[in-house]
Amino acid sequence: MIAMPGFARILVIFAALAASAGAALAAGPKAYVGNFKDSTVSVIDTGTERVVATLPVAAGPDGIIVAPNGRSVFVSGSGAAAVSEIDAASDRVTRAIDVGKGPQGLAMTTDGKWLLVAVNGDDRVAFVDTSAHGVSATVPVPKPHTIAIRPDGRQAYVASQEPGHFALVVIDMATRAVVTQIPLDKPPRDLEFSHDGKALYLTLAGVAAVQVLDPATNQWGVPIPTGVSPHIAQHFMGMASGVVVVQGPGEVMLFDPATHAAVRSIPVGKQPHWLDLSADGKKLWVSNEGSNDVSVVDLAGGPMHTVAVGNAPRKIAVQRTAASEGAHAGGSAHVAIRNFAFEPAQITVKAGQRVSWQNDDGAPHGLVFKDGSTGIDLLLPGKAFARVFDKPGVYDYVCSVHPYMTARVTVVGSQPGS
Ligand SMILES: [Cu+2]
Repeated sequence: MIAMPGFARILVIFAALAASAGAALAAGPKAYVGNFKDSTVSVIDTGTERVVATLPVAAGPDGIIVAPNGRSVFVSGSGAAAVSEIDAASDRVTRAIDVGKGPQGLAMTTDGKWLLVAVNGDDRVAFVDTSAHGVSATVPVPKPHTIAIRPDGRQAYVASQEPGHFALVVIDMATRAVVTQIPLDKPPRDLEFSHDGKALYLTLAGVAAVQVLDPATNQWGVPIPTGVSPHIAQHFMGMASGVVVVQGPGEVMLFDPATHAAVRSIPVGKQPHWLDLSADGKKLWVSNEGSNDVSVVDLAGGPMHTVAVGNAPRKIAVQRTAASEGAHAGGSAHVAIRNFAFEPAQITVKAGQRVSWQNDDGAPHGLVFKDGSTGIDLLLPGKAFARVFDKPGVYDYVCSVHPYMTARVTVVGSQPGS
């Protein structure tokens, strides 16, 4: 080391401390990417768009989910018999949960209590109690691949890839019994419920369209035509359009959820596999299995960024809230109302926390909570509204003036692990 006068050395140390404190404060919600061929997870700070950690996980990561409170991340090892649990505060793998052979798709209840695992090699769906970190129930389903839980929490739909008997298998979440099976003529790939639970989007191997099921009647609607090999299709809360990753042309296609017509297509990397919406609802994070990177798509039309990750990235999941936010009960969270949308459309807070809304638009808005709890009928431009959420739960709300403006507050327990 070069000799320095004492005061200069102190300045250097002080500058280093200030820089590290600045970095900690700037930390945004994180994205977790499963690199299938490396058996690692890349952790990306969505604020700086840099990889901040690379963690070894169970072999062949092929399912990933972030708990609603943002504190744990679960990764299924399809080449193993375990689900790796990552502590999102330290970004370390803290547990390997034994689930059976070849776990693939994962789904989680909105309260974070139950993790459902498609245990493909053992022909069953495992119910993992996340507070006990172990399997506490199991439902036989042949060759389960992916799972979607209805937003009301009553049923889970499982894509079964049993040769000759492709089907959607519907499980009642309370009784854990199979209630019905919907036969399919092609192998199912992914399935996702729209945020409002009114549509189930399903992709099939060899079909260049997204199938749309009405879960109220289990009847098929008009498919959404896409390019070759659509994979995950989703309609996120706070977005007017639905989105679908199309592997063949390497693009994300936006569609109109009402008419099922294409709105526009955005080129991404090679063989895109999965996507998630950023916590602020402004960017799509797309994993590209064929180009070993992640595309960060600015929905407002800004430049696309690319973040290099490991070998064959498949699943990607973004924290809904930064770990540093809402770290203690009694803090507050803020939602802006801007351009006829709630920003962010989804926030997670702790029980006892206060949430405030400010109308930054030139038009009046309002807040109506679906459970009938306290909102405000008319929030004039420039005005603010706030309330405290004491009880854990999921609080969906809409604008009283513009019912297409939908959003959600998720309240988690203030005790660790609750
Ligand atoms: Cu409004």
